[in-house]
Amino acid sequence: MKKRIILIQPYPENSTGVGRSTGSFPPLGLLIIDALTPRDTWDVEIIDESRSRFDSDMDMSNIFLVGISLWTNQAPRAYNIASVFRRKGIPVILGGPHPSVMPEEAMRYGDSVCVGEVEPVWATILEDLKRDSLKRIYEGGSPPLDIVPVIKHPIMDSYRWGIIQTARGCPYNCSFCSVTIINGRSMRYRPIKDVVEEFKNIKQRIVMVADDNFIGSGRGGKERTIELCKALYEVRKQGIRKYWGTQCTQNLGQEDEVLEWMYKAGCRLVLFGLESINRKVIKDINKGINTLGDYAKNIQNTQRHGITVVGSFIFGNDNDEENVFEDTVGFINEVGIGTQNINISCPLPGTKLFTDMKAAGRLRYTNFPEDWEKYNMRYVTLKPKNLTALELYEKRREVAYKLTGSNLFLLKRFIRTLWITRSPITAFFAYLWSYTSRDSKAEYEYHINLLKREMETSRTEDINAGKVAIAI
Ligand code: B12
Ligand code: SF4
Repeated sequence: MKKRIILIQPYPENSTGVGRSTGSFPPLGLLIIDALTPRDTWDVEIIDESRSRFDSDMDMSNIFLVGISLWTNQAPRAYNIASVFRRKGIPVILGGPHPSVMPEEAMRYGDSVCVGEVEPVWATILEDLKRDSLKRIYEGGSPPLDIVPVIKHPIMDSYRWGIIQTARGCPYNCSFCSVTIINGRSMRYRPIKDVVEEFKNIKQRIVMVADDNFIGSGRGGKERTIELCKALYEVRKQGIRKYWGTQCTQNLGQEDEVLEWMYKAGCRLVLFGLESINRKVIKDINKGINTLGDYAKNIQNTQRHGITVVGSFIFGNDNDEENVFEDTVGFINEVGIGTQNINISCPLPGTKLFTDMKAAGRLRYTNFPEDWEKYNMRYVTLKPKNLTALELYEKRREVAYKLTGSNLFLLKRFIRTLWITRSPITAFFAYLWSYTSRDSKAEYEYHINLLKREMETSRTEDINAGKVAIAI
């Protein structure tokens, strides 16, 4: 009988609706581990909690290893699951973005921790496991991507949308972002032939290209993007017609040739991390790449090439001006951005923002690991500078509501995007994004009640301590 390995992607116990779409995409990290595992000795089972919850009464016979992949907001749930297996003497290895930045914490909850990318170390982990000598820590680092396996797994087909990654890393170093800490500051690209092969393995017609910056940087990045898109265009000509979306820095809007090839290759949506319309904020968060050219022109040019833009914004920055909320809505409407992401500034562990906020005593939730669940860009996890946490939450909610709340408004935006891009698929993508990103009433009520309770507690504590009530 083959030895069982269980791979788990946990889902937060109380996500309040954030990341609802997670269950629509296959868990890439786990599929990679599966593909790296030799089948002569091992049987691999994948449990993706965004689809069905882990059952602690499951058959645990013959399990030799449990691998759990976790992001920060999944940490409490991951640690709970790990404890179920460890109580039964089954070793657990933790990996993914959170253990990569918080290895000491993760080592308290797992027998072993993988820091960085798994490809260079998985074979060693399995050998050590066979000898019953798992190490406490494995350093995968940021290897060249020709060792990333080409994925083909029946489970991939059962998800609503496809997913693929063509590159890792990002040369920029924005103060709030954990990508560079996890995947390094130099761009690494997968060989184009591997990307093409894996792209062909995807059965879904709609695919997310899960790169953090699809166009990379500089001339090299531009040339590679064009070469990759030409290869994907050839795939389209073979009748495999997929539509895809990805993330890029906004300077893509200056690159007509790249945009032409991206469209031809099937790209219909790009997310631009615009973050703020205020240059002071951009400087403060160290996102110099956002000063290249003009937002409005770059967005409009991208959309003219038939690719809709998701403008991703962050509220709660120290340099946000009083009318940032109305101004952002005005900007989105005036420029005709297809759709948007509206986040609350979130100090993810390992980032400069986290270090700064911690040093300034401005983290609102510090009971770790339980409180990691709140670090999902929807809770107000930092003490805002110029307004209360409740005000920030309410104002963000108002913005989101103005932009997605009314069906008539969404219809008008659909028509406008159709007019600008001349592509029904593109306009549909933008519409779908707006529609599925709507906040739920339950989520709103949960947050408002929580924030009001916290304010009340803080006031009572201050009164008891004889202090003047302070804004939290
Ligand atoms: C696609 C994506 C999504 C999709 C998820 C689709 C899906 N089902 O996977 C969507 C849009 C739904 C999403 C949502 C969110 N996301 Co997201 N997302 C990504 C993105 C761009 C790619 C993920 C991916 O597939 N990577 C490719 C795989 C191969 O990489 P990997 O998982 O890191 O795995 C490697 C290693 O970590 C390691 N490894 C991983 N697992 C394991 C396990 C073991 C046992 C071992 C040994 C090794 C190991 O080996 C792997 C191969 O090298 C990443 C950025 C990034 N570059 O990873 C952000 C990222 C993961 N997301 C992030 C965040 C913050 C979120 C949200 C909270 C944002 C929000 N408010 O919407 C939500 C949370 C959703 C939830 N489930 O709770 C952060 C997490 C940071 C952190 N410290 O945890 C990231 C890193 C981006 C960032 N800004 O920093 N996301
Ligand atoms: S450009 Fe994007 S991926 Fe790169 S560091 Fe900044 S926010 Fe992160």
